[in-house]
Amino acid sequence: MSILKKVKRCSHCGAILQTESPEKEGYITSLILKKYPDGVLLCDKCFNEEKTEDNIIVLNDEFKSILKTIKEKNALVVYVIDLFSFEGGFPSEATSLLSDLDVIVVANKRDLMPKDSEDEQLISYVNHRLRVSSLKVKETILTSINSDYHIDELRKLIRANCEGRDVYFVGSSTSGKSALISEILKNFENKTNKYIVTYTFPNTSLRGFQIPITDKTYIYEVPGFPINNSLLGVLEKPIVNYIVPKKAIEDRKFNINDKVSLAIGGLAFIQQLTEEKTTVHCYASPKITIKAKRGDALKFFDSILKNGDQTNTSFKFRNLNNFDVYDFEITETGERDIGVLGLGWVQFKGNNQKFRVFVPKGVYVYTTRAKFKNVK
Ligand SMILES: Nc1nc2c(ncn2[C@@H]2O[C@H](COP(=O)(O)OP(=O)(O)OP(=O)(O)O)[C@@H](O)[C@H]2O)c(=O)[nH]1
Ligand SMILES: [Mg+2]
Repeated sequence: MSILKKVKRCSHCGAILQTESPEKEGYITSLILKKYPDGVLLCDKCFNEEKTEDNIIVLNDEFKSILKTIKEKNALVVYVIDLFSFEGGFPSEATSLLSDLDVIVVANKRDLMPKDSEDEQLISYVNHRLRVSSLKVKETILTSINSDYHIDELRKLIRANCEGRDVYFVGSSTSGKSALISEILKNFENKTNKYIVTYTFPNTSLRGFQIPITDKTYIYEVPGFPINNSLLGVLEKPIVNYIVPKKAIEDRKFNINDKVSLAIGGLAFIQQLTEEKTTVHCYASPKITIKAKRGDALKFFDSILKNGDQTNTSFKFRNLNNFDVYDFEITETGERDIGVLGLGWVQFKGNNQKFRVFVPKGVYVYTTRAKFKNVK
């Protein structure tokens, strides 16, 4: 009888995957192939290129102690991530401590993503980014409190996967853990003789809810990891209200090249160092003004910093010296994002561009493959 078998290829460079010759095209570690037989796969070369510089959030000992307890108990982890501030959601110190556990990833704030973005693409992106950071993702679900999206499904997923174990809600600060738990509790019937209490995690001063699910097991709400390299953490309060979107972000499109640069408010500045035109799709709060301008790039940004008002400019970052500068050389040809944590991202088609990006000092800037495809 004839046998038909689908050949596995790298989803980035398209090479046929093979496990025999590390020096040849398409090599993938055989363990990965066995572990994720149905997943989106990358050859080892593309996988390594996809790793961004490590997100350098350092967790204090109290958080580490909670994560170690979760590991010792082999608990079920519900890992909540804010889709808008996604790259701040999984500091490597946290994901490495949780690496062998079953994880349900909840990518929250779906309502903030563009209306025409597709769930399937978002899920594929989320899974890919978390696999790069070595979490063992069992299920991924997109949720939104604001539009009551998949809350019931999340409840069912937890029930189906907890298998007599404790459940810990973890994730960065403001990812939506408390909001999700309170939604879940709306249809919660407490069949135990225990109460929901505020719980202090052993050997720490950190507190969160402890919710009984059976006589022996609980849901724990772990306080959020602080994201100290997000724009949200360095700006004064009034401007934070402008940069956190309240409704779905929309595509704003600009053409830039070595003579036309892009300013996202007075908070980030993108200068292209190579000649050929790039169409960039900007995703940020609709309240932030985005401008592209021809001419002397630094003069342009400097005048925004000096003349901008408090809706788009921070009093703390009024001078080019207050900005860190990063150069990006894009070697991939697919759709890419360059993002500024807390502010948003620009999406474009990779074409060997070089970009120079200015961000307020201490703020994390990254490039990854695009969250969703919008490059026409
Ligand atoms: N647009 C939108 N906002 C949300 C959603 N879920 C939560 N938020 C908002 O995000 C902010 C943070 O939510 P919390 O539930 O307090 O976040 P948390 O993860 O408990 O934060 P920490 O307690 O600091 O760890 C609040 O302003 C919520 O209203 C959502 O699905 N969509
Ligand atoms: Mg909370």
